[in-house]
Amino acid sequence: MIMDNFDSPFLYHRPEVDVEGVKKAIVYKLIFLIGRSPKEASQRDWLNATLYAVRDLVTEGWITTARQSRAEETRRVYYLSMEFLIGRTLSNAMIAEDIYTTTQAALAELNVDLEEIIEKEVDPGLGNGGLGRLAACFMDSLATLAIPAMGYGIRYEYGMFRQKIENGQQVERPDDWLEKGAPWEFMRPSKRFSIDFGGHIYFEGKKCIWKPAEKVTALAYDQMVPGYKNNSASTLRLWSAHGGETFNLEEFNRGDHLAAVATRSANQNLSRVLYPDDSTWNGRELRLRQEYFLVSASLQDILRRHFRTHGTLDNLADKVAIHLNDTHPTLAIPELMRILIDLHGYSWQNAWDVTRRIFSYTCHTLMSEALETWPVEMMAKILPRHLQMIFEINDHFLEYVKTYVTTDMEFIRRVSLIEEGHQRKVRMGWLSVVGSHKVNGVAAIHSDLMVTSTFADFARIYPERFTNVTNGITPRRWLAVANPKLAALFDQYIGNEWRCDLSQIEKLKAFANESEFKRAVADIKYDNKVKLAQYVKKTLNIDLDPHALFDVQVKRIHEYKRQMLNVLHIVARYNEMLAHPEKDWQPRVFILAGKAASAYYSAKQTIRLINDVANVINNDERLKGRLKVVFIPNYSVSLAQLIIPAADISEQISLAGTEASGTSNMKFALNGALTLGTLDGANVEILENVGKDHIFIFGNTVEQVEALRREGYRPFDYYQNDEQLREVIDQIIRGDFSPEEPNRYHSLIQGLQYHDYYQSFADFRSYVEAQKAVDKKYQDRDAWVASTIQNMVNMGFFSSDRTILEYAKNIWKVEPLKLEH
Ligand code: 26V
Repeated sequence: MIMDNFDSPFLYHRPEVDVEGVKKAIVYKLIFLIGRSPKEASQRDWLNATLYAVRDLVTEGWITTARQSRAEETRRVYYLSMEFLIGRTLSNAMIAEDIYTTTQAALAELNVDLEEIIEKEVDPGLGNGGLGRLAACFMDSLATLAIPAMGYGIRYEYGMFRQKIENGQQVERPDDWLEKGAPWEFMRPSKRFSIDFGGHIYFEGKKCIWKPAEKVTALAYDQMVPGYKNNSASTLRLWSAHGGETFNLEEFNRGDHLAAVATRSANQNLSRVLYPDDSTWNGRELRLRQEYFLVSASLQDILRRHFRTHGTLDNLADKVAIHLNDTHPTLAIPELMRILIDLHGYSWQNAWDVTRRIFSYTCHTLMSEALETWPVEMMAKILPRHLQMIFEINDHFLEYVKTYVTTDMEFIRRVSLIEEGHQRKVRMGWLSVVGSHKVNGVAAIHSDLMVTSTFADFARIYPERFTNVTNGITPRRWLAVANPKLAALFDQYIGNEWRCDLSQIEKLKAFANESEFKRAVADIKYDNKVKLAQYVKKTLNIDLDPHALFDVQVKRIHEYKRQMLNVLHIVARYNEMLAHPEKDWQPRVFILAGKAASAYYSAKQTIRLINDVANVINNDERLKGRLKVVFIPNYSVSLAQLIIPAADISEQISLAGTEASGTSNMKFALNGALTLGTLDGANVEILENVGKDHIFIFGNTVEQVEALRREGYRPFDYYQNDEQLREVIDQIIRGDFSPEEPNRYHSLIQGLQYHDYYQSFADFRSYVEAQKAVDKKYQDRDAWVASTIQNMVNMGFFSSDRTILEYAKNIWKVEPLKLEH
């Protein structure tokens, strides 16, 4: 095909990738794409021009890879996720294309500072937290490993809200990330699909017919995800709801034009905004519509592509693997069944065999309140055919259980896809397990707990279906981009292969005791702390001493993550410092960041308390600057890239058995922070890899947590028996940190005293002791740096490349392309 013919010099000129060539390319984009002369260009114009120029380089490899995988008719994987937290693209792309320094030099000749314009790029917040960032790390690994893959998501017009702090409190502002243009994306006007909603179904004989009442158009926008120095890229296709062709057909046909147009604006709302609730599930109709919107558009696209290549759907399960990132895209299971049966005439059994071979599912939680269930009534209204299909799947499934597993009615009631009760509900987790051939958890302990708790009954029915794939992080973004100095140091000692094979990082072990290497590691950490301190000074006007120990907890604010435990210790330390001012206190800076769901009252109160405590402590001169507390607003991928490399201590203090994996724990350790954590999620595997001398583990184990719950946990007893804890609690409840409103934290604190569902009081003593051990170790700076290095060099296992290779081999059965170019 002529369009793909890069070999012809008449059709395509790859720009020369030297300083002169890059300079020309950028100026060309500035003038002809942005319409500005270099003289008038703003920083943003330069940024966009640079983005366009770099995008050109990525595009070439992207198109050739796509062409190769089409030509080879390879099996592909499709990763369906409601969230992708991709982060800024420019530095990552320049590093992937190996043109960072060239671009820097080219811009310098144009009097533009690359570092400065990098900071201007918007950071699209199309996700809530861990689940969305994991999906982005996976896209990076899929591209780098050249695995034939594509990600599908939603192009929310407004991503995760922007968090402002006013008077210590979180205020949500809309995240209008598209306002300044999105130069990295390609709009695909020809890739549009119609998505049906509502209406009714009827049967003609055995054939089910769905007459939908509304149609919405899904329009594709593609983002390239560059592979690391392999001249290849994967595609992330995000769907946008297009208002232009949406209207209520029934109303329109009745001639009710106004009503039809009113529906049209409601439909445009479909991809308007990301649901900002992380971990608590909320059965909102718009969310259900969003989920189906993603699923329907993606499946139409997948089937169209398959049919175009193969001319039949009969080999679909041989060529297509679809992965469900949590239950959010699980409607894809009944949707594929519907397409195969209603539109292509497959028998039920045939369709079911194909479907189950195609889907796999990852569960990302242990919290029962995060499990999705949709009211039957709501689903009947919005997706009548899918509901009918789910009932049918349930009938077949329960029949199987009765025949091969048990006739115990209690068991059958528990595993039914439909939860009975005054409001019947569809259990999406159950549907995902029944409709997939593999189900995995995201860390060893999580996968174990999954089969003994959440999915215990299903593990009995399908024991071979459950497995573990421990999460990972991409070393490109989380080391090469986020910590360029450390990356350069590693390159200098062991070459740069660690960038696409993190297990190579072990080679640094040979230098772990060399004083020169140790000094370099310590100096880089210090530089990173200076950089963060400058940011804090600039944005919050708080002075931080980079020689102090930086103790960091950055993640969504949630009771199970126990930011409150952190606060309790900070106040306890404050009290001790005031009681013994003469002691040689290790200077500390406590840094916290994270968003609270807008309706999550106690999470918002926790933010407020952190800020109130920070205010008192930071202004108490008796401390002589040896204790500081900072809440950094609007945590995001780009802030994570600034904060994580500057950390000495990584706080991973969730109650054992609640955090499925955690992934920032891996990022911190890779960047040389020591973990202070519970035996929860991937902390357990981090401990195994780094060894007990290089990590601070505290708190109850899962077994102890469960025993406490069983025997009746009484937080008030801990309050009464621990003098230090009692003092802290009394201070907060008395209003010592909120004198203008002494009652401010009554309900927050009473929640702990009388319920403390996440057992902060039970772990308080052990946490405080662990914090003392941290101080002690930091005094011996040489031992500290040695441990820092042991953390970095033992992170090989936690690369998302390893994670993706496990998925590819054990679950998706896809193979990397052997790149021709
Ligand atoms: C649930 C819902 C419910 C509906 C509204 C929107 C929404 C968004 C997210 C969620 C569940 C989020 C689950 C999640 O993020 N899990 C995290 O996944 C990480 C990657 O596997 C893991 O490291 C974290 O431990 C886990 O909390």
